[in-house]
Amino acid sequence: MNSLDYSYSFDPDLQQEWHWTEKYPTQPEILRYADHVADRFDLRRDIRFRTRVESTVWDDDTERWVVRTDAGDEVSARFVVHASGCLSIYKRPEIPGLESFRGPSYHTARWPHEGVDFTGQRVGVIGTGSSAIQAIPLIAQQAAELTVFQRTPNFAIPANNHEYPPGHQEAVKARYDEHRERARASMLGVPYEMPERSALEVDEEERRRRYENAWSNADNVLADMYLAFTDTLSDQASNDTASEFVRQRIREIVADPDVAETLCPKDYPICTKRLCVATGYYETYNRENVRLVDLRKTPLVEISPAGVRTTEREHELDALVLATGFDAQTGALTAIDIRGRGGLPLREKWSAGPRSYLGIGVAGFPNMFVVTGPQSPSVLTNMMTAIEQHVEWISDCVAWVRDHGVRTVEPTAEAEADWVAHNDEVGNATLFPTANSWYMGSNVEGKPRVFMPYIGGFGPYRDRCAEVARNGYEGFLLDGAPSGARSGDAEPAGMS
Ligand code: NA7
Repeated sequence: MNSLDYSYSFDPDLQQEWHWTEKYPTQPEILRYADHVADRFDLRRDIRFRTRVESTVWDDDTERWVVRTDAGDEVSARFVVHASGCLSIYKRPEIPGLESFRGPSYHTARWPHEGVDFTGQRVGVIGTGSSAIQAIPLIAQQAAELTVFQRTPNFAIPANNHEYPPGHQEAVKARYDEHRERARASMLGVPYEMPERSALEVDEEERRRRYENAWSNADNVLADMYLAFTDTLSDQASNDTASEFVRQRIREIVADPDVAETLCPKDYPICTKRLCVATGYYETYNRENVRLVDLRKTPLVEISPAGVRTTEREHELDALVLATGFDAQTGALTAIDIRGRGGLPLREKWSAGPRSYLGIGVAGFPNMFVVTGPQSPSVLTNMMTAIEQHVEWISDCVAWVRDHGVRTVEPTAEAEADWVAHNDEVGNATLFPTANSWYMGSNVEGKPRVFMPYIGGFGPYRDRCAEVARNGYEGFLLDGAPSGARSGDAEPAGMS
């Protein structure tokens, strides 16, 4: 998703004044943007940095949350909004001997701020997801030798990153409001023309044209490939045509046919694991100093002091990179000891998978909201659009609750059950559950295998949220509300 779309839209001046240099800016530019936003809106005074929340416990008597931190603070709050992210708890692999490795090891999600210099070293990378696919070409340029340990190959399409051509940014900004509104009404949170035909209704040439567009031109990778045809995500035969297109590109790029086949994903449909975006990823395997180890043929046995041992041999290494992903979507919530009414732990309530109403609220957890929680569109959309929609909805709800003399607001068990069933129904109508992915929770040992994000589309989801609010927060229990609070002036402010 390009920077003009993947950025804040809540302030017209901010979006007009900020200048992005390129489609996918690098980390320093994104950090400058975050700093700029923090300064511009004077946010730092309201943030406690370097503080980990350890528990949030609902007190049935006082009807307040008690929030405890690792700094020993205890904060009493009427409302708690969990905005701890979908991909923020990193996952160390469950491999024996990890601590015994005598060189340095780095997780891609905890990269040292000062950077790492691999010059002259023998480096091993475990994992071939998005993070690895972005890191591998860069590490290969520095390292003396790079060994990639792959368990599951991933589909990656070229990032085609570039500086914005003169006039492009100005043209978007001239109609930014309309552009953003189209994004909010869209399925993926980016302005995009929806496909009208199945991949199986068009001829080979038309299919190729669509997939070529995603491959060589991808303006919005998600949309260009996920929405190439009406049924790319829902019909195996349709999806096969897209998967095969990418496999053919891999075979064209990678010189060694055995390596190319090892890199070709064959046992899950394209896009059902997060489609990766790459710069020179497959080309990297043509380098003399890069070697691919197929862990399906020679499984990983242990990390030894000297390197990585597979069933075939020991690979000696000076440094190890763990690109092994995250405990996604629920991980940051279950990492906190969250307890609702009657002391019920959220971890216990979610032991068979997350249950929420709209991905925003949880029955039995009053005055608690989640930003981009499981069962909301979140990771299947433009996260910035999704976050803004939730933050505005939650702010409106809190203001409405206060204005209407409501003490507590929480989903009814029935509304929650209906939403969980709806989430499962739309998810199961797609190919997503056929793959093992972090969308399914299947990358973390012992985590329930459930499709977590909502795939009914961002625009329809936003409409549903607005309707719920318009109907006086339909599906929520409003405790202490005077009779009639739901009718009459139920229209909350800012229902945009
Ligand atoms: P991902 O996409 O979850 O990738 C993690 C990779 O690590 C994946 O290839 C895994 O293989 C591999 N992995 C995990 N554990 C092991 C063990 N024990 N042994 C070998 N290989 C292992 O995480 P990323 O950080 O790349 O990306 C996460 C999201 O961030 C991304 O989708 C974007 O939305 C942004 P597996 O597939 O499980 O066989």
